[in-house]
Amino acid sequence: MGDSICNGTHGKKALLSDPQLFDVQFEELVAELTERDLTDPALADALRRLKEVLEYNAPGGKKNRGLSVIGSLRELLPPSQLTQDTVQRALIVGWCIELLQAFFLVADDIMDSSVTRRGQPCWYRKEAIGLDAINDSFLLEASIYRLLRKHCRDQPHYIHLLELFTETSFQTMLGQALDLMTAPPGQIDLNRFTMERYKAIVKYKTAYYSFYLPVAAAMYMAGIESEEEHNNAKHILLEMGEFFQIQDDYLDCYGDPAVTGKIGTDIQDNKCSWLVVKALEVMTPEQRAELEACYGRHDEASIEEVKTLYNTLQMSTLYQNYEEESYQRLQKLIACHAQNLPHSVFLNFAKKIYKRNK
Ligand code: GPP
Ligand code: MG
Ligand code: MG
Ligand code: MG
Repeated sequence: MGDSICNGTHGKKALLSDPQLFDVQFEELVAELTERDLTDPALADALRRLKEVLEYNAPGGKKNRGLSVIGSLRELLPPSQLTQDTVQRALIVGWCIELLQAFFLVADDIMDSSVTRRGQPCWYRKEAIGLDAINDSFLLEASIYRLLRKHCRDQPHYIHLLELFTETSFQTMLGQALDLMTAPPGQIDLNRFTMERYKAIVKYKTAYYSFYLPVAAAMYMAGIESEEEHNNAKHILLEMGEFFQIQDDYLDCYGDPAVTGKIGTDIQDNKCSWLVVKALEVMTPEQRAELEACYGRHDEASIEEVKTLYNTLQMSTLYQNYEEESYQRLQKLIACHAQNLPHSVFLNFAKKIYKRNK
């Protein structure tokens, strides 16, 4: 990842890495959205709330999605075309993806009755927030379009970015709908949990926004508009996204909350998780009956029973085999589908997600 020169806060030139530039850009963007954009004094309280919402929910993650916009752009454009303006725009578009993610997560945590996120209480669980968090999630979403308008309106890629963000949001919401419908509280029906349904859920709820969106945004910013190029990239990135959500499902049960920053809820939420789908493929009819009696229940004993069953079935090993297989498949996909695109765009992304524990 390249370093770049930027003007430091004291006018001195400082050498900052992309992650550092990205963090500096966040401060700037908060000020822009909450102090300089709308100045009607009647809005002061609401803008203070927006600032609080942004600061609590947008930073604090791994920022892989946001950082991969500038990361990909550096692979797609020659250094001579990476002007300071271009870099700054890529950082802002990166933050737009992190804001989209924050919008989804604030809402998703309410829907999933989650407890913690990124090592702190979920926003809706904070005192005096509760379901007002729904409006806060709307504020996060709306902030995306104010930033894009302000920073990209004069660019030839503006319309492409708008369509990309709106289309990707819709795809994610459809995926979330499938996720929720396949996990009705209190209605346990293991027949719903097929690999086919699983793949549809994760493609839409995770892969589009987490993997295709950042790279597609960088491609449009680099002037790559061809449908064929985008389809090639999509092919690889959706496959990576599927793997990423399988990891997320694995970590929901086997991850360390001190590392992942979130406490798993998939078993009690009756979720169509990779673990339950895969376990169903290998279990005996007796084990299936046992699972039927304990999956999707909220009491600790039932949750533990599901976990014990997963351990008996050696789900950890099955997952590790799957991870290895998936990595090999992805390398092949990159070799034959990346075509005109630099392989590093995909390999950099892959490096960040395989063998992750958070
Ligand atoms: C991840 O599912 C998917 C999302 C966060 C998309 C939510 C989409 C909306 C339209 C709200 P998850 O519930 O497994 O994620 P996590 O484990 O991080 O809660
Ligand atoms: Mg969730
Ligand atoms: Mg969810
Ligand atoms: Mg999850």
